[in-house]
Amino acid sequence: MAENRKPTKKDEQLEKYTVVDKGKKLTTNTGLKMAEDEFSLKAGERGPTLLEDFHFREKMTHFDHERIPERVVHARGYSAHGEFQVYEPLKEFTKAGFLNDTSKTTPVFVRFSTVAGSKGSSETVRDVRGFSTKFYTDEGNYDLVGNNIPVFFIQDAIKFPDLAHAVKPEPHNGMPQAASAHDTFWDFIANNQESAHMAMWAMSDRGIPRSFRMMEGFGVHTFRLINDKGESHFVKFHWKPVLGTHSLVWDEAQKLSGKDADFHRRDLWESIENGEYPEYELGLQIIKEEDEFSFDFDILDPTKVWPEEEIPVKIVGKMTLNRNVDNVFAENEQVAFHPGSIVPGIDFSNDPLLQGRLFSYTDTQLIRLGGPNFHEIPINRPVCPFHNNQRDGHMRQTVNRGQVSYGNNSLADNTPETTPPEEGGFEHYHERIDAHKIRARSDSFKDHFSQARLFWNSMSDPEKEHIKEAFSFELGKVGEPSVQKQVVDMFANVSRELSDTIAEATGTEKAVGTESQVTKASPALSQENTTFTPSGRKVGIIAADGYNADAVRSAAEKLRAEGAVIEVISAKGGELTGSDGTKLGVDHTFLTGESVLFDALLAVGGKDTDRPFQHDARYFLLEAFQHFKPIGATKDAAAWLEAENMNDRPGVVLEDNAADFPKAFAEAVASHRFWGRDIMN
Ligand code: HDE
Repeated sequence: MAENRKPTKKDEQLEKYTVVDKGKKLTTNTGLKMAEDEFSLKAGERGPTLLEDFHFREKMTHFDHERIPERVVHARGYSAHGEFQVYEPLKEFTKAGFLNDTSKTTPVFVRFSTVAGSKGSSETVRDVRGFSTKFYTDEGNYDLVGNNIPVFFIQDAIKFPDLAHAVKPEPHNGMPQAASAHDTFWDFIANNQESAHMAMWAMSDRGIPRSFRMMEGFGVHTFRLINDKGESHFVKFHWKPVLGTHSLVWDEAQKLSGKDADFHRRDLWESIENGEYPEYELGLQIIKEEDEFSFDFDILDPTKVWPEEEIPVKIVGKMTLNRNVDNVFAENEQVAFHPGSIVPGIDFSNDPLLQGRLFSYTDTQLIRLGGPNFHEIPINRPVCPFHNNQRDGHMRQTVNRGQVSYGNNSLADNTPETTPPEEGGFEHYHERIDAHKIRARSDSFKDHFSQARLFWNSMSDPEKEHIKEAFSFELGKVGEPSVQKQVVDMFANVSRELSDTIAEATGTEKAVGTESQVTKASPALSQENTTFTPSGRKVGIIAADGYNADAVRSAAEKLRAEGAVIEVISAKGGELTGSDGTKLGVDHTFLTGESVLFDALLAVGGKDTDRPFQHDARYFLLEAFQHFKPIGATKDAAAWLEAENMNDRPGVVLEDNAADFPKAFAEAVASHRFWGRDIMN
């Protein structure tokens, strides 16, 4: 934990359950000190092991039971602790305490995840990312269980098992792992056309984020905020990352999957360890109750965004992640989120996807965490008192003293007692419902292509290219021509340009349908309009003995001042000696590092680098060049760029051509990618 960090209420609670084993005596689980832990009890030195060996049996049995079922979706995830603070009281909209008291910091625990892959799968795959936040408020836990994409594939929770079955590895051969590029996923998309909008997002740069720190989060559904007069407003929740929303490029993402399957968790862990705390602002889009039907989409439909230009995002607070987990199993694996964990002042809408989720999350924890007492696991415990008449079950931790475990009772003065709403008791919003009981979809949910087209219209040219490439890749991996054809036909409704590209790439006949006539765009959807900063970017310096110490010092100082992280790459580990005799520690060798691990490269070289060094350096630089990344080169290394025809190209900064080289290179790093660069020649 950072030294200046004040423990939160949640930290203090967790501390009571935290155990440090270092320096302690080894005992059995019953507290018996053992004299031996390396040899099982045998009948003679060369004889069989005896059943009497309780220590062996206890140790082995515990090991045999160390695993629990992974999450059926979102299995691969990583978490951190932090704090949330609201900027201004939101009394007009909600009575939730943590959204009204500006002096209060609310402890939070956040888990980021991929959806499709197993617990051990790679993190940079193309997928939706989960973004779940547990607020430990004084009025109970509030869980905002969101994604990094603001819409969903389906409109009714009853289809969720179908969607998950379609995207998971195909059952007959167990392939592919953590990927949507296969027949069953695209067969599902084509035959459930409400998925069009979300498929566009998943195939866009949003599907391959650069970092958990550089991802938006969305509550997806419409919720309600309830104020102390009992008035309701519809709301959508947003997390806006302070570093902006940024992505990988596809070739880079695929290579990272092999070079560092832990790329995203490592990035999160390291940034918190280094005190560069990830920050996200909470935003609310609010619609008045009387405006429910004022839009050209149904606000209960989870396949629709509320365009930010029409319904602005009001920024209301900030979350800072400032402590890494102590134990990945105890915290990241055992945490149980649930969209139904709410506090007074927040309530549900009738979005049929949300309504179904309210059932699924408790149900899934019962099998995953093994019984009904998972709320007692330290990471799940509220920081406020909790009392009721629920008792017993597997692994019950609390010892509930007393005779009474029912209500109404007279023996305990009818306690635990309920709390009237005026005193903070939760009461469901009194929405009036007058309807037939029916299995159907509302007509207002049936426009599947207008917002998919809105998304397409909102993309910059490079973003459109990436979407076309992603569809071409994914459909190229589909083996069944009839599925390819259905997808080509489906996306002709969104864009002929997109559909024709997929047809071309897969050798499929072009579609005959007409595309959506929507001309509206929402600039807020394009990542080109996000924040760009060198902060949080990782710059690799390629250096050798005799490197130009002045050049390295001035570039590193400038970049560090702007929040970038500098790491040194060379042929061998250890230390390098610079032109002035100063030393520089090597963080990666050409063998252990990789071009894709960096956001930008600075080629510095050294004195008399040999051919193998130059070969490796040029390979690193060429790959960064092909991923559109900023590249800098001092005089000693400029020749490597010339040799690969990379000098004099956008985003390539040469010491010889720049009046203030550190400044010019830092500016290039702030731009992140140079899409205008022609990487073909
Ligand atoms: Fe989930 N989802 N989901 N989901 N979801 C789960 O709960 C489910 C949906 C989301 O880090 C499961 O504890 C249904 C939308 C996240 O621990 C399960 C439906 C959104 C996480 C489940 C949805 C999400 C989950 C599996 C259709 C974005 C990871 C393990 C109605 C708003 C939470 C678990 C974590 C996890 C069910 C759709 C986000 C099975 C039935 C929409 C971030 O209960």
